[in-house]
Amino acid sequence: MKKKLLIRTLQGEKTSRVPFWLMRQAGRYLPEYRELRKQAGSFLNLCFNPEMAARVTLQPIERFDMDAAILFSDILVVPHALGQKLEFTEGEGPKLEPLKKINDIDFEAFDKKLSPIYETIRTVKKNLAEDKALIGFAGAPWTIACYMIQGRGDNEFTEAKKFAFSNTAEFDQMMEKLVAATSHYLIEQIKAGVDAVQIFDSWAGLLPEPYFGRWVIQPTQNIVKAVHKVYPDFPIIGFPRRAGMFYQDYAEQAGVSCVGIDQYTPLDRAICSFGSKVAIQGNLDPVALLAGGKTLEGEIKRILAAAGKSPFIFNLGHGIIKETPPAHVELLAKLVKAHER
Ligand code: 1CP
Repeated sequence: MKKKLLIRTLQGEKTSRVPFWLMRQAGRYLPEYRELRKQAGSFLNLCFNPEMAARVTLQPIERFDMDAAILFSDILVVPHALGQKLEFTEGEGPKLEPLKKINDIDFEAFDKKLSPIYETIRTVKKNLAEDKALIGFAGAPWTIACYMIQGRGDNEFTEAKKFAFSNTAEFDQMMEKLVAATSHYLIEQIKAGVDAVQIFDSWAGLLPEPYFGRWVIQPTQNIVKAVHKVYPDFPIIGFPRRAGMFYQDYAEQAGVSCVGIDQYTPLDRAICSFGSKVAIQGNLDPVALLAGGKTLEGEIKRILAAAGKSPFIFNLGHGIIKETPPAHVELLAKLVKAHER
């Protein structure tokens, strides 16, 4: 069997073609997703229905032939499995009930709640071509804590940050519990069959020095160590969004095999500063994909040229926007696949 292109890149190989997938590649910009989402009734029903979630996971691969599928689920199933009630309201996003103290984790109950997700992984693996990778994922402790404390989405997470800054010892304990839960969850996903995992730290950019090290790099490093204790060298992508000048520290210290960069980080400079230590993923502005046309073509070419021959995974700098025309994704797939290096 030929090794999967995405995995070869994550292992630092220079491949003749750049692999690609897109964050939020299964989702509302696809009519076939909207159809299944309607049938499921609610977003969480869809996440916890293995047969439907597996179909949604495979939808973008069937249409665009990406090099990887990403498990269809959400980062917030972890707080849910830890006992914090979660709801997704139409048009408004997630709502979590006010956080009580997180108790010691009952891993048996935790796995029972998440067992449909492990089942989705096994179902996808049976239906995914051998040359495609399946990516599992979890939210990073900092990002998960933001939602658990704030109770909903926000651009600044001031309440969550204020809690962390006013109760540092208690917050450190919360992070430790989230490290344990996340490590366990990722290991179970690997047992079920994923080929790589991504740790989404979507709100990493909200932390100044020295808290970026304490609540972004350290917890991630601890998760990577825990996973590698059971599965040495397992490929792990870290995505500390909007980490700015901290990207290099993260790449050097977190222990991940690949760092996802946002659209605000110049790819050529990222490659110079940490591209010899880890593979790099990302960089296309989701709005360029939404806009299409000459700007999209130009940006795809710029990124491929900047990537040169270094280990690089083509992706967005953040999730796909729901109004994106599928034809723009088709153009992206065509250009990335045709690019030889
Ligand atoms: O009604 C719907 O269809 C719900 C929309 C939706 C979808 C399609 C949500 C709600 N989550 C998802 C899927 C999802 N979420 C995936 C699936 C795999 C993929 O195709 O990529 C993944 C990996 C996520 C991860 C996720 N969820 C993140 C991290 C990445 C990021 O976008 O920053 C975050 C922050 C969430 C929380 C979340 N879930 C959903 C929404 C609308 C949000 C954001 C809430 C907010 O902050 O306002």
